[in-house]
Amino acid sequence: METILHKSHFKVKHSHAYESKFMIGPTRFLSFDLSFMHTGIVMNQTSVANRIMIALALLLASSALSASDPKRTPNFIFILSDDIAQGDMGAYGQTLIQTPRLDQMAAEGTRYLQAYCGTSVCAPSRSSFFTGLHTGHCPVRGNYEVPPEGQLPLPDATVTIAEVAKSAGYATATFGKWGMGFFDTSGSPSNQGVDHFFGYNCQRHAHSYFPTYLYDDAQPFILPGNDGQGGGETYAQELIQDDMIQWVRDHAEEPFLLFYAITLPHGRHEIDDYGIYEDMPWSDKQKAYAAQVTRIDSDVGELVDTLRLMDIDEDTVIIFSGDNGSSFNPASEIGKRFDQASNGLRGFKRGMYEGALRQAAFAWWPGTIPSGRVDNQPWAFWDLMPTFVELSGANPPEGYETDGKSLVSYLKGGNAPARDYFYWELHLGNRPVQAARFGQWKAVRNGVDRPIQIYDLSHDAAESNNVAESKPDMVARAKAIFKEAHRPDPHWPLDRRTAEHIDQARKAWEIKKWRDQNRWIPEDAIKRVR
Ligand SMILES: [Ca+2]
Repeated sequence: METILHKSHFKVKHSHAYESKFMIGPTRFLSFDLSFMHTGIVMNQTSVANRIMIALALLLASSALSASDPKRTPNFIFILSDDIAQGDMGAYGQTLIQTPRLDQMAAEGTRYLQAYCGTSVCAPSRSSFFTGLHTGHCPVRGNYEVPPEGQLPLPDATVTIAEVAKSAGYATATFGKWGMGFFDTSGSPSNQGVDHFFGYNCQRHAHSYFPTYLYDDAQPFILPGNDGQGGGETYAQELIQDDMIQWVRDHAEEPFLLFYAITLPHGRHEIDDYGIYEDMPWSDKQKAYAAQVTRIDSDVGELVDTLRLMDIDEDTVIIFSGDNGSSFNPASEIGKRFDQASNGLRGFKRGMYEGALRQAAFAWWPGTIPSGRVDNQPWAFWDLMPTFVELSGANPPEGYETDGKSLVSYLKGGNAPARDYFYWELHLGNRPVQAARFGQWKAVRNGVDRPIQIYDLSHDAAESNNVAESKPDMVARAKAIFKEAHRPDPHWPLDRRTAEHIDQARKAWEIKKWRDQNRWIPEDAIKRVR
């Protein structure tokens, strides 16, 4: 009889052996391998009795252990892929681009058909997640550049999910693309509850995958050999991924909130290796795009492997999503090649139709979130704040508010919470756009001076038949929602883009162009020893 007791005896993973789960303490499940009870080998009764005695002893011993181990609240990881489309993932029907790890996670967890982003471009979409507010209310409602580098900062008074996490004793980190304020502003990660940041602060800087510099917290460091123009020796995602994995390893013993804002597969479509797509009869852009998506897949796979290695997978919720719909028209070389609009939805990034707002999204939390579930109920990014508050048991700081509803019981297999409506606005060009979803109805207004369109999503998810004329009551309802949901903000008038917004964008573009031409590196950038 084997007498060496090792942790692996308590937890059987990736095994087809019979497993029996015993609940130990309030949250932890403990797995026992009882396969010996089901083998064809005939054992005498004494041997079976001995083994049962040992199993019981193990159970009691671990009960004692867990009694001294206080209840652990789950780690929370939000992985936000920049511009990935539903149609890019195998789980949603993609056949050319390989995403085996994401597909496996979606199968092990719950996949969502109607998970809505904050709104259909980068900065406001991630701000909606980070603040728990929809974009009629959130301080960031469009991409708003602030030269020389960075975007409109989140104000001091805004309570972020990272600050809520700090109030619950969590470690916090963000990796990838920030876009919510430069380091010398109120929107700096360190001013918004983030213990550690690594990546690009500015969205425009993040257009290059071979940048001349990146940030480790607020400290710029040089990426030798990179030209910032699509060529170089160091692929930024590799450094970002490595730093993220190291941070997870370093924080495995405490609860953490991790926001992984992966820049892939956002343009420009630069990659260090076409990998399995090298010999495909495609354009370079198509190969690079496919390789970017598959890179997300393997990098997320490495994160999951790390969680398993550190034995914290069952203590970790991962929500994966795109930040907006595809950046490509379905008729474009990417949209067409990869059949991105195979879900039949209308529109893509920068719009208010379902193709812009519904995301490739799944939730994964082994042992807690049901596996194999595919769900058609709607939820949105601003729900993740109250969801995290409930999961973490946080007592949010003063000033906390949210437009969302907790999804905890929904994640665990229940129904999505009831609500009056979802609301989106987007300040992109000179005509901000709005949308609302209430029950089966969807309203779109492509400018305050434009008529409200009404679609019945229950049998027209493609939004092909505007029924506004025959549904005046729904038009009236939409008008009331638009009025109620939009909170006036001097940065975000509904009838135009402000002169300052336009001017700042022009200056930021000129500076970035100059920096690119001159392969600019911040004066205080350091050389990093790896
Ligand atoms: Ca984006």
